[in-house]
Amino acid sequence: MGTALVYHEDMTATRLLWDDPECEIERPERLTAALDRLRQRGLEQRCLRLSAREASKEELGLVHSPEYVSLVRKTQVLGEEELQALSGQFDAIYFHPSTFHCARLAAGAGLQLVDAVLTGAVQNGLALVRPPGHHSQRAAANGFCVFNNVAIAAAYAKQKHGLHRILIVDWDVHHGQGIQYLFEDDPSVLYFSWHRYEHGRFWPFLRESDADAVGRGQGLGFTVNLPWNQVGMGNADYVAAFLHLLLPLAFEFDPELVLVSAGFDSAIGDPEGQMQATPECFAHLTHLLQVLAGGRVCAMLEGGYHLESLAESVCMTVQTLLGDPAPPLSGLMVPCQSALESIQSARAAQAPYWKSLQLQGQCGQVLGCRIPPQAPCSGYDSELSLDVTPVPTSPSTHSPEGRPPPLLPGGPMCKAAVPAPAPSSLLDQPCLCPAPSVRTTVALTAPDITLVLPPDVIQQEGSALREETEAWARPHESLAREEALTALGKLLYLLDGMLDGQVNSGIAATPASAAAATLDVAIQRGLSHGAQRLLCVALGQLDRPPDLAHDGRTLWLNIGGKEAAALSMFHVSTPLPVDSTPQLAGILARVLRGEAPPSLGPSSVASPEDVQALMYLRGQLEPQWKMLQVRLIAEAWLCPGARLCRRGRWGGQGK
Ligand code: X5A
Ligand code: ZN
Repeated sequence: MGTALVYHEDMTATRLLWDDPECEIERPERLTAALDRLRQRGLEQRCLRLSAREASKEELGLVHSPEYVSLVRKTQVLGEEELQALSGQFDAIYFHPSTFHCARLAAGAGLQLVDAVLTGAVQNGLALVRPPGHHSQRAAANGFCVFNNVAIAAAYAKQKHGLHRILIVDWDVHHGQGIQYLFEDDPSVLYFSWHRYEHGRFWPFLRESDADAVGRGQGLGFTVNLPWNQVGMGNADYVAAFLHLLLPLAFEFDPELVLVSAGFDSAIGDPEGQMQATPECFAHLTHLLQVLAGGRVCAMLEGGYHLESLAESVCMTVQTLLGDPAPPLSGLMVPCQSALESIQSARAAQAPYWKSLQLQGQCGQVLGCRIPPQAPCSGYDSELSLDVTPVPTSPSTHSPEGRPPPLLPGGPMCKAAVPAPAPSSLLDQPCLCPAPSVRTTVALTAPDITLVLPPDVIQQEGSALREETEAWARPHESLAREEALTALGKLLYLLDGMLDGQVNSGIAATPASAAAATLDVAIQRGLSHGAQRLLCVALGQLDRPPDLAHDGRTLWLNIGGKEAAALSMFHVSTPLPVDSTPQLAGILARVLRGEAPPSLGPSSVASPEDVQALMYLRGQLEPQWKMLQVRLIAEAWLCPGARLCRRGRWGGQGK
């Protein structure tokens, strides 16, 4: 559906005219560096280019007082000394004769982007703007911000487009207190901000930036602050914040539109933020937001003062908005203690207002862990994932009692605990993984599934060689039938295309009776063809479990399996309800192509049994999978609910 890029060259006009070390970092080159890099990468050319318009007086009046707007208007005719004097009345602000024009363009760019997305002209987009907006308040400029671009866009989306639920994600490294103040009591705008805080010792030094500021009146629970109390937060910390705090609330909120206060001073190398997240992290953050609001994501530039880091991060964001797959993240995926403390305190502060947090917080960790916590592995970044949806047929022959002892990996995939590389070296090696030329292919044999696919998907014609297919099939009785063999040939061909980098993703079908054996072959073929790590997700029950090598190279996840069990950290099943209709193939194909998944609608609450199953599994897996950790280890021993949990439905297995 397309990505808009809203820009106007005039926004490079405003600049600092006098000496001010605090403000000098907000310079015109920020925009030109970002735009040049987008062009260089061929990304700008793939976007719908929109020229920014000025926001009108009425539009600015959606969040600013008329007096303040006319004050800013008057700066157009002031001399340098008067500009400097007026600037001094605000915190971290400079005015320039072009400020009013630029700030109106910045706000107008956001409105154009919202119009483009909400009229369906594009799916999403980015507004590259100066000055930034998120610190600006009803009657005050602040922190380089003159008009509050994102807040104006939110108010406009409500007023002009009649929206009822807007999520604002502020990933700038500073607290967008301006946005917070403007929507503090408004339950139709959920404002999430993480920010460098250092227990209140970082600009703008506000008590109300802490996690316990959660909104007021009707807006209680609709302000979400995640204060970082240390510098150096990295990819794992940011992703953990999204997974454990923002996304549960966002799914429950079910926004109609996502606005991003996209500041990149939270990226590595930035002098303000002093954080460690690499540009690729912004691809992942963007991707995680694209599952919301039918993919309607409008990002607007805020901060970002390291030109190289800014340019790369902007490219990562736009590339992901365009639907390209996110590049792998560098570094160990282990959130630091301070990040976990912050996430935990924000979850605790929000818990009274959000069901999704209450469920997860019902019970502490389950004590007693069947999996010895010796594996040092914590990040599992699979290179290939297989997703199977078996049609439930024959009853399972797998006995829960006859489990093999958990085998733990020495781990070819276990990353050594290497110290994080220096910022410069990380930035010196931009991840240039070329996107495969084919996005998604479909290798289907069953005509009934073909019917539910989007009409324009590429149908794979090719098949692996007959002899090769037969050789792979030979050990498996269920693959002897012609139908299963034909399907296997197509799947092998698809797999090779993916592993050789020609195809990004695909769907293959196989007869239900051959599902488990086909999967065995697919796993072995994947691993022998050079995949280092493989993620296998099965929905519903297979007639038998896969034949896994237990060498830590395959992560097996069965959703809708028979019971909640972690046979090892690489072999997990959970009995969540799944309904696998033929429609699933169509939805899968669309999502694999990069389309937004349909919204889940107002939160459906999980059943107590499902919650308990997940809690149990989390307790089992948390020692090994560090990204699962949401609370501090010591807390488990204090949780009075923990013992009750062990006597629950899966209590007996927790030995
Ligand atoms: C938009 C933004 C930062 C202001 C810092 C003042 N403002 N020390 O990043
Ligand atoms: Zn900032």
